Amino acid sequence: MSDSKQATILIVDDQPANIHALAALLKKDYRILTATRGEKALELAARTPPPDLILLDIVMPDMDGHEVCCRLKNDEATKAIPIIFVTALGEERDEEHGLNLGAADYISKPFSPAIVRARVRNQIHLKLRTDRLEQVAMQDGLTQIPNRRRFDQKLREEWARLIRPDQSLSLLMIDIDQFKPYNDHYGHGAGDECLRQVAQALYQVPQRPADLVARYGGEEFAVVLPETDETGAEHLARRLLESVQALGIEHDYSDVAPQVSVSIGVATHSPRRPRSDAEALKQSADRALYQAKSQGRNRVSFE
Ligand code: GH3
Ligand code: MG
Repeated sequence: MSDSKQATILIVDDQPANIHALAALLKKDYRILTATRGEKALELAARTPPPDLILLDIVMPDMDGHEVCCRLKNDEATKAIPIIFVTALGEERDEEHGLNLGAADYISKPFSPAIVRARVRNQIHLKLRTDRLEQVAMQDGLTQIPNRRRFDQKLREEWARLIRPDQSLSLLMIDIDQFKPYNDHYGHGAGDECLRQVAQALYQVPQRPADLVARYGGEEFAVVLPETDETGAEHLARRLLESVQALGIEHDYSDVAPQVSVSIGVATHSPRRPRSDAEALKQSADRALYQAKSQGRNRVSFE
């Protein structure tokens, strides 16, 4: 199986002998993580990147498998990880309970090596396929950068993560200047190519792993900058503006500049700001963009 090579499996069992037996069966095809306690399992599951599958013993001291499963399924960051319960024979009632908690499958102890491998392979196959579909669903077909759906999700996630009161979240809305005359004179094919180049240029600028550049729609892009204050956002906005200028795409029908340019609206909010939410942040950035347009385009404006 070529696609199982990179997949990671977390094996959770309070008996090291059981962990060794399962790991011995699977380590040739998968990367293996192990935990002998529920708490440790939760910690490993929350890491980035998360495991692709969890094999979870039910009867454990401290925190049992059902509890671990509930916690994983109630956390946005871990709910998508499939779980296979590993249970002793004759615990059918447990089996029903576990499936109701959202487990993907069951393996009975003592286990048959062939069945363990087959059940694991099936779940990994489904998981990797779901990951690929999710990636496609979140990508813009034309420019190959994240799309509006991903942007909406990211903005919601980052707003929810702003629990520390001194954190701020910055949002930049970017719009290509006079793109309609560009399309009208150079044609839609050239317009599409221009969008691809601008998208790729913007996409290269932010460096932190949590930053996101997305195509918002049409000739508009959005950049989400978590834990970034006004000064940081301004710095990045100027570099984004320059990165588009540096492409040097001729635009003879723009009265702003001889090349394709963009206008950028910047907004920075923190949860301390009264009555603010992700939507209010977006409206601020939109107003700043409108200001950049009305003040002459090819510039950065703030709100
Ligand atoms: P402004 O400087 O005020 O932003 O003017 P503008 O001409 O850029 O703005 P307007 O909203 O009037 O025009 C946007 C144009 O973007 C309309 C459409 O022709 C073009 N457009 C939107 N999406 C696409 C696309 O996917 N491909 C191409 N080729 N053009 C697109
Ligand atoms: Mg425009």
